[in-house]
Amino acid sequence: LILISIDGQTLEALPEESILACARRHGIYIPSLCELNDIDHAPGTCRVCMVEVASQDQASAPLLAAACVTPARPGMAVNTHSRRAREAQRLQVELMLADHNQDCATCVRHGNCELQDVAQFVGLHSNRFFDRSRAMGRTVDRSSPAMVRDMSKCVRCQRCIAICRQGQTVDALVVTGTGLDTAVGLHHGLSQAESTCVTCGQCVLVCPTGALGERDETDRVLDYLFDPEIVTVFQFAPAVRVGFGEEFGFPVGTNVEGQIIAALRQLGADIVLDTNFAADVVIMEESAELLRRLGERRRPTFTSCCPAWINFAERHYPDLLPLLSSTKSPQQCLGVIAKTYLPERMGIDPARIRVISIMPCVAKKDERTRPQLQLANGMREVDLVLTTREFARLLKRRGLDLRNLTPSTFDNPYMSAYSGAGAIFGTTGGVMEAAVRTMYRIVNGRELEHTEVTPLRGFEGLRTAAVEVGGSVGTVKVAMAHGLGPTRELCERIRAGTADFDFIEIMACPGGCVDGGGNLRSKKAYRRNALKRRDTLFAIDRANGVRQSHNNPQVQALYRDFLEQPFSERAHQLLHTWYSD
Ligand code: HC1
Ligand code: SF4
Repeated sequence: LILISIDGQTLEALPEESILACARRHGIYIPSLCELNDIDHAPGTCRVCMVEVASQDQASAPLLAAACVTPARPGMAVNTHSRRAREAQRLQVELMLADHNQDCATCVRHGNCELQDVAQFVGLHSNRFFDRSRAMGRTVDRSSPAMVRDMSKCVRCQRCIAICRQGQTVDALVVTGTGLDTAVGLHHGLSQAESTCVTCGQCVLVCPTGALGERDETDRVLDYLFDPEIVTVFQFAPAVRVGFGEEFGFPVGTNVEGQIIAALRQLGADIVLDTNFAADVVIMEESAELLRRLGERRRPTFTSCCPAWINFAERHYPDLLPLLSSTKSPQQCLGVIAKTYLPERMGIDPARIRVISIMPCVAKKDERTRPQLQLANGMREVDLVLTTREFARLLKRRGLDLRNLTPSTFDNPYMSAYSGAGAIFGTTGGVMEAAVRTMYRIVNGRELEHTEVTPLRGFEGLRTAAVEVGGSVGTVKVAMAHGLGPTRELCERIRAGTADFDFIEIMACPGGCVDGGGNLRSKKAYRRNALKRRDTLFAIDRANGVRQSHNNPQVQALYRDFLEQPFSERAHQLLHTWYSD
C-alpha cells in the first residue's frame, strides 16, 4: 500500500503511478498539457504540471517536480497549489506562449483549446516574453490537399508523433531542431504532401491546439450555396449521423440523421442524398467482383473504400496494390451517380451540379482530388469535402443549432434510401458484413438466415473469421483490421506468404469511421465514444425493414434503369478505378 498526501488529503497510490495519475484518479485537478493518458503519453516536455513535493517528515525542503513523470512514493507530501507551485505552472505556460501565435480569436480551436484552458487556469493575464517574429517565423505547411500543419501554434507536446509512430506505425513525424528551434516536422525535411503521411488525421484528433487541422473549405461551400447557377448536392457519411450530435450537446451516439437533413435544407442545399445509398451500390459491385476473383483463384481481395488505407498501401505496400478491390468508395460512387444518373432522371444540366460531402474523415479530402476520379468530361466526381468538424463550424457560421431543428427525412426518390447493410459501413467489420449478406444471396439465391453476422463484429484491432457462403464458393476466409498498426501486421503476413485469406476489410482509423480523423475533437481524450456510436449504427440496421444492399429499392431501380447489372460496361466505366504507386 502506497500512501501519499496531496493537498493535505491522505490518498492511496497504485504501484508505479505518477503523482498526476494518482491525483486525477482521486478527483484532484493538476493542469497539464503534453500528457494524454488515453494514448499512454507522458513525455514531461511542457512541465505545466509542476507541483511542490516534500517528504512527510519535512526532513528536507520541498522540491518542484513535474507531476506526470514523478512516481508517487510512500510518505510524499504534494502541494498542487502552493504559491511556488502556482508560479511555476504559470511560468511554464508563459514560456510556452512566448513563441506561440496569439491570434486566438481567429483560430479554429478557439474555445476548444487545451492551451487556452491551462492559460486560464494558471491565471496568466499578460505575456512578458512574447516574440511575434519568432512565432510567425515558424513553418505553415499547406502542401497537402487535406491537412494544414501550422507550427506557429505547436506546443511540442509530441502527441502527434506518438500517435503516428506507435499508434498508426506510419512514423511520418519527427522532432526537428534543438533549444528554441525545436519543432515537429516530417522526416527528411519533406513537406506533408511529399512525406509518408497518409492523412488519416489521427494526429489532428490528439493535438491540444490549432496546430493541426483539415484544410478549411467552409467558405467554398458558402460560395456554392449562394450561387444561383449551381445546384448543390450534399451527401453525408454513414458515421456522421451518430457522431455529429455531440457538438450540439446530444448524448454520445445519438442518431441525428433527421436534424442533419433539416440543417442542410436550412443552409439552402438543393438536393440532400445519403452516402449510405452509395454504400449499398458499392456492395453490389464489390460482392460481384469478389466472387469473380475467387472464381479466378485471385486472393486475397482488400476493400478499397477507406482513402487513408489506399494512401497507406500506395506509400508503404505498393506491391499489394493489385490486390485492392477496383470498386470506388461510396463517396466517389455517389458523386459519379449524382452527375450522371441523377441529372438524367431529374432533368438537370450536370454541369450545374456540385457534390459536397460531409465526412468523418480527413483523407476523403485528398481522395476527391485523385486524377483518376473524374468523369470523362474532366468534371470532378466530388467537388468539396467537409469534415464533421467543418460542418459544425458551417452551421455555427449560419447561426444554426442542431437542437432547435425539427428532424426531417430524405425526399430524393433516386439516391437516398439505404439498407441496414449500408448503414453499418461506418464501423469496423461493417463493410465485410454487408458484403457477406449480398454474396450469400448471389451464391444461394436466398437470404442468409441470420442477417447479423456476429462473428464479424468485435473491436479487436485484427479479427479473422471463416464464413460459410455455400454453393460453389464454400467457406470464405476473412480478416478485418482497423487502425494502421494491425493493418501493417496483416500486410507483413501477406507479403511473407503466411496469411490465408479471401477477403480483407481495412479501415485506417482505429474503430473505423465512427472514430475517424475528421470527427469532432475532444479535449484530453482519444477514442472514448466509438463503441456507443457503433452500437447506434447496429440499431439503425436492426430498425431498417431492408437489411441487404441488393434489396434497396432505389439501388434496384438504378440497375434496372441505368447500370443494368454489376460490372456491366457502364458500371465498370463509372464505378471502378485503379491505384498505382
Ligand atoms: Fe466511411 Fe465509407 S464508411 S469510408 O468509413 O466506405 O469517411 O462513415 O463515408 O466513402 O459509406 C468515412 C464513414 C464513409 C465511404 C461509406
Ligand atoms: Fe501520421 Fe496520420 Fe497524422 Fe499523417 S495524418 S502525420 S499519417 S497521424
